[in-house]
Amino acid sequence: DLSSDEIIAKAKQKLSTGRFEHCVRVSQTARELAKQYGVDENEAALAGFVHDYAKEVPVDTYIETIKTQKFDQDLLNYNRGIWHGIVGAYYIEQELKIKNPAILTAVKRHTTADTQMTDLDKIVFMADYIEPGRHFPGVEEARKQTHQSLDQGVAYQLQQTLIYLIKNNFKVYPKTLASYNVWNVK
Ligand code: DGI
Ligand code: FE
Ligand code: FE
Ligand code: FE
Repeated sequence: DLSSDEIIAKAKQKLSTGRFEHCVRVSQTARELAKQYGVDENEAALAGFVHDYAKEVPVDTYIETIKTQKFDQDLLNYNRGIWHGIVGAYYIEQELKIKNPAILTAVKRHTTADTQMTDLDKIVFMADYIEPGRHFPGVEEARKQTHQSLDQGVAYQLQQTLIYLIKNNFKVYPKTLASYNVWNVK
């Protein structure tokens, strides 16, 4: 295994300063949520730190990986916004030598969510959305709901994300819609 110093050094080299700092804040927020919800704090902090590790991987590299590593070829119809979690976990395993499936799964699910999520998955998904550097309208409501109930936070984020995607004519990845249907039950 790599030491945390080695993981931090690799991430710093791979990411812009702003995105590296976002990862540090997501890590801290994930640790706090893990404490509140009785999840392993070190797993949450590490998953939060690495969640966007692959955000700046070049498009050609992603396409090559999707074509050669048995990923769903439908992913080729999307972009880095979707790839950096689902495919990003592959680079995290290869380059950061993180093999813990709970951490890799939380990274895979951090953008689109999933129809089934562990508390760790929900924590990383929500920490990314409510970390203190986020300032969009609704973020205070998201923070409040997440501290009341993780499931309520997940439902709120998915609702807000779908509204945003549709308003801006963005494609909805099927898993994002399937997740919305599971977590918003009215
Ligand atoms: O990587 P971050 O910006 O920190 O956060 P993220 O990985 O949660 O990405 C958030 C963005 O992903 C947000 O702008 C909404 C977008 N997104 C989530 N689900 C979908 C999606 N984009 C598309 N096109 N389709 C989706 O289903
Ligand atoms: Fe992300
Ligand atoms: Fe997110
Ligand atoms: Fe992020």
